[in-house]
Amino acid sequence: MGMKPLVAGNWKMNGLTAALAEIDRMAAGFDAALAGRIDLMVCPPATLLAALAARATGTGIAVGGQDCHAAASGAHTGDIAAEMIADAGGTAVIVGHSERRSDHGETDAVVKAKAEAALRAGLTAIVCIGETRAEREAGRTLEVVGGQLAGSLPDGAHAGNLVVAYEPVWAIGTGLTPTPADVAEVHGFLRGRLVALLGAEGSNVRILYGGSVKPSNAAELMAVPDVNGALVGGASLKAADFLGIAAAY
Ligand code: G2H
Repeated sequence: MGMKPLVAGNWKMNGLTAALAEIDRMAAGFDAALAGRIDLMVCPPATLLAALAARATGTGIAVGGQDCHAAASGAHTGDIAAEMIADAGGTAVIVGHSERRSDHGETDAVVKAKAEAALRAGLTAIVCIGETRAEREAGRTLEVVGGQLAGSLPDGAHAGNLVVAYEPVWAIGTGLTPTPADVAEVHGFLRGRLVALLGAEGSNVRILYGGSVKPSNAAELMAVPDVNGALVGGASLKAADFLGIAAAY
């Protein structure tokens, strides 16, 4: 497939101002050869977004948010709008991460509304889906991720403004990863569903794998068909690890 892989770092609730210097170390390793092969993105906490975006200018590294509200503005204490992420220099936003779905009760409908807000603001929506351990053990993985995909996809999505991230909940931050065969099964299924939902455009939407990606397992996971990059949590906090994953391409 001809699409350029995306390696996106999700810093989650980690990073004080001292962490801004990590982008310099990432930029130092993101040379022209690597930049020719992959897109690289960092999604810091909202407090660092503007400063990180400013510092990343000219490096080729994109910056994104970790969540946005469905509304463009208003009385929503503590939330941030997609427009604010764009205004701060972000070009994308993660929506529907399983930690948002579980910590904040976000449903597919909420995630879809947030993704649509992202598109309205000119951002790329990185829509996350994934099954729990109980759902996998019950043999319901494809049913669950298929339902989440159909329910969370924004209207108006196309390959230029949508990225899907498959993150099995049981693999997040645990060090556990599915086998390449399991990843292939889910990504192949999602590719088929994207084509069914979006037409031919669905064959060009990037599908990232996320969940305990690290330098030691990145090459194996990224070689799986229909894995078009990675969404990386813990291993994106340090440039050496993050670049080690990027180098899997
Ligand atoms: C999954 C992933 C990043 P980690 O949440 O979105 O985190 O790589 O730490 O499992």
